[in-house]
Amino acid sequence: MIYVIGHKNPDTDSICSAIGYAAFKSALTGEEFVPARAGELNPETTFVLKRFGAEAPVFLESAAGKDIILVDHNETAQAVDNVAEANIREIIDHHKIGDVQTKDPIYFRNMPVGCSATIVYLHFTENNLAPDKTTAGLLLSAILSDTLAFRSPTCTEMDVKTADALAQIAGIEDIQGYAKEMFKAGSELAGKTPKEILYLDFKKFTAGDTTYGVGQVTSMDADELAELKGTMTEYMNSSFDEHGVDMLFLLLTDILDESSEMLCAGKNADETVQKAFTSAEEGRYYLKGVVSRKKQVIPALTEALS
Ligand SMILES: [Mn+2]
Repeated sequence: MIYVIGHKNPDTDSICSAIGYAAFKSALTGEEFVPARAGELNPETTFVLKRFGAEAPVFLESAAGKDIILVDHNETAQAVDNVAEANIREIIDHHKIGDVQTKDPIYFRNMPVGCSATIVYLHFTENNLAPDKTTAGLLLSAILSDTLAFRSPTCTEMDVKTADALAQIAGIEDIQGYAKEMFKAGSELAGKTPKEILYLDFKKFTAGDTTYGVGQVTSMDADELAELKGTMTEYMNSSFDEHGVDMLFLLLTDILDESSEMLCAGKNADETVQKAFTSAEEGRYYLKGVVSRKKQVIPALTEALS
């Protein structure tokens, strides 16, 4: 049995690409590929699975001794526990090349596209296969989620074309309308503690000797984001020592305005943001045009820290 698994704090791409790639591999080989997850589902993904009638992948607590395929990541810091003791069989990803190592040569397909699900669909078409209606709906959702419905600078023509093809299979006529519904379900922040909000979509990175964490909250509701600014700034400062990082960042991304407000905590965090983004003024880090953590924020922070 081979598990297909995305990163910790899984987002819609990590969950749906795991399901999609497991379905593809099973269809191709007739063998058993099991979609798995390395953490709890977020509200957006919960909505998506329900919308298309799919089951959540099984929770994998440890990868030790298991055969696994990684999707949507290739950094050990983001991977399921004990990934170093797993037998990694393949990697399907769209991020920068990280530090995952293997003993043997493996199939490693990394493409600079907006979403892992786009690469998953490519595997279907390259092999004259097609995803079923449910899988198509999940892969479409992943693309809309990762590309912020085609607004992110990470979005490529291939992502848009793939989404169109998947929408046809899934029977989604109004793609933007569906995206709006999905984002709305995903940004149900009411009743969440500041800690839960910080970790909704949170990743750790290392640059030189510095370890930093970057969370991101995306919303179509500017008022909701404005409210978060005060509570989250206070929480990040008061709880700073709990998080095990040198610096803590949180992006409050306004999808319609195509901008983000950057909150930060930790020694030198302010200086790092100002160095990374010339538009950042002391005390207010409103970043116009910045919506992608991967393409716009991580490279700028890494550069500023090096
Ligand atoms: Mn992704």
